Amino acid sequence: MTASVEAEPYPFGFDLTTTALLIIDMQRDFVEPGGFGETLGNDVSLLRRVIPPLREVLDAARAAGLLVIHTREGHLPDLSDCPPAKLNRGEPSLRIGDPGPKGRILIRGEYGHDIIDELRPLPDEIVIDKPGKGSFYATGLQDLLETNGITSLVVTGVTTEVCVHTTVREANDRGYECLVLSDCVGSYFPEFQDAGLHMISAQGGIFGWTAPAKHFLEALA
Ligand code: TIU
Repeated sequence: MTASVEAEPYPFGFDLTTTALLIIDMQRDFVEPGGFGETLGNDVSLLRRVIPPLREVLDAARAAGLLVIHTREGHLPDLSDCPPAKLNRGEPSLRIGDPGPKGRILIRGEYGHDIIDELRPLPDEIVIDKPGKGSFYATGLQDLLETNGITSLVVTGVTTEVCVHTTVREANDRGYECLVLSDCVGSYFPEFQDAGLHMISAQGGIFGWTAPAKHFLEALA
């Protein structure tokens, strides 16, 4: 079944059988206090506003039979996949791998690294663990999309100008058509949220399309 979403800069057409919902890094480490996002000096409450619309989108995508892919940013317990440039960057209150209130910061297998309860993956849904900001670097995402015949991505998650942007830019170069749901992506910086969304849809959709969740839900209905 084909459908069309009212979007910027023009309607986004997609086929349900070749489209996946990508949910980026909705982990406790980014959206709850005591995690990686807070150690970087951020107010994590700003990200929590994406949870209700994203939950609706996830429910609708599941009901429509869309492939659902979740990602998690994080590192192996021995940090062998964390470059020193990332580990030593800045002056965080806790570094990656340090013990925090939700376990070791941004380490796979820790409570803080996992996806929030509200968006918990179903047992048969794909979870991609990634060491970087982009979802393609050092992951099997490209193979997975090819195996499943996916050509379009509906992109959600956090944060807009970091992991969402890196992923969308790479996906665009790899030939995927990306619709970013504007109220289902979040930034710690309101000004980056607006600019980040505009950067995607400007110049005739230089990286892809943007639309509020409501328009995507209408297209699925
Ligand atoms: N710091 C920040 O805004 N984001 C990240 O470090 N990772 C993701 O965006 N997931």
